[in-house]
Amino acid sequence: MTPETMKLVEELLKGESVSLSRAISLVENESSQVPEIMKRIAPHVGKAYCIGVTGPPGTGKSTLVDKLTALLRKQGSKVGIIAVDPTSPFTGGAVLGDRIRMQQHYLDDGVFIRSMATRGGTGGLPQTASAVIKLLDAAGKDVILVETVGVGQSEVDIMQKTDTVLVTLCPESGDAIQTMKAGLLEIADIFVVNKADHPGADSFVRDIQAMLHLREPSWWNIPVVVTEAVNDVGIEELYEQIKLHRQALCETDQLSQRRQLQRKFDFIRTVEQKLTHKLLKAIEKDGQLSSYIDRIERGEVDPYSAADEILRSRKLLTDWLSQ
Ligand SMILES: Nc1nc2c(ncn2[C@@H]2O[C@H](COP(=O)(O)OP(=O)(O)O)[C@@H](O)[C@H]2O)c(=O)[nH]1
Ligand SMILES: [Mg+2]
Repeated sequence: MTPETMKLVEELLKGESVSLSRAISLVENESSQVPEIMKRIAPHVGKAYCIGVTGPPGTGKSTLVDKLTALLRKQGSKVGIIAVDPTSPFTGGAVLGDRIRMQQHYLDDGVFIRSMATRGGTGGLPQTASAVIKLLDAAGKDVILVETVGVGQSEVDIMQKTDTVLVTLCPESGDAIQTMKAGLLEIADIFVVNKADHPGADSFVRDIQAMLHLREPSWWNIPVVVTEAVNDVGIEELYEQIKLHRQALCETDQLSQRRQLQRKFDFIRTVEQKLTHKLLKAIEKDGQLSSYIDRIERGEVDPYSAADEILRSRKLLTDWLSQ
């Protein structure tokens, strides 16, 4: 590790925003210093509580994050915010809107906000998000809020990376059946029906509650919290429910199970990335594997049989793993 990286880590652990920003950029750029940084911060990770906020666009996620942050700040908690937007932060209007909404917090030392773009525009959490969560944690943030647009893969992602998942809906985000179909029921720890000032809110809440009654009894009864984020209504009630969920997670040992799962997935993802990286290098280089790939390209071997064959061949595997 270079002396500069050591200094960066030291300052990050003291909670310095500039170093935290730089470390996040290194992670986003997949710098070769990242594994060292992650190893060094590992003993300082695990104190922060991480809340995921997901749901369809426009349901009020950013507004909720903003109001929750204000509440947490009042209580003296340090807050880290990761806003993941499928559009690039440089071209996307949504992120600009978020910036304006969260403006008051940009001037607050106790709040660190970072927006990240998703790869491939799927709305899922970028691979790097869990490393960024760890950096915020190591930098002393007490609560980390992760906002993602709820589509497809991001739901599974957010469950694997956060402790409490809020799913935000609003009266116009479709009926309860659609919510169930969209897989939001499986991932919600708390449902937030926002925009309660809009017509149809009451019956929407009743539908969601009816749907929740059909679930098997479990260690946690998913509550439905009704909010008007823009008017700061229902935010304290929401925070109460988050605290109750956290308490239930701890009492039932679910928190440590979730953390175990998170670590396992982190490990699997990291191995996956490293193997893919090595595979690409082996293919580029002249060697056993690249001549085998030529045969796949020419259509002499089909990719599926080839994959099996590569994994069975010690020679090809050695060529791959020795990169
Ligand atoms: N009427 C009403 N509008 C809201 C409420 N909460 C948020 N909004 C507005 O809904 C729009 C989308 O909110 P935003 O937080 O950006 O949603 P996101 O896309 O889920 O992050 C913004 O114009 C907000 O001001 C609410 O409780 N009632
Ligand atoms: Mg938003």
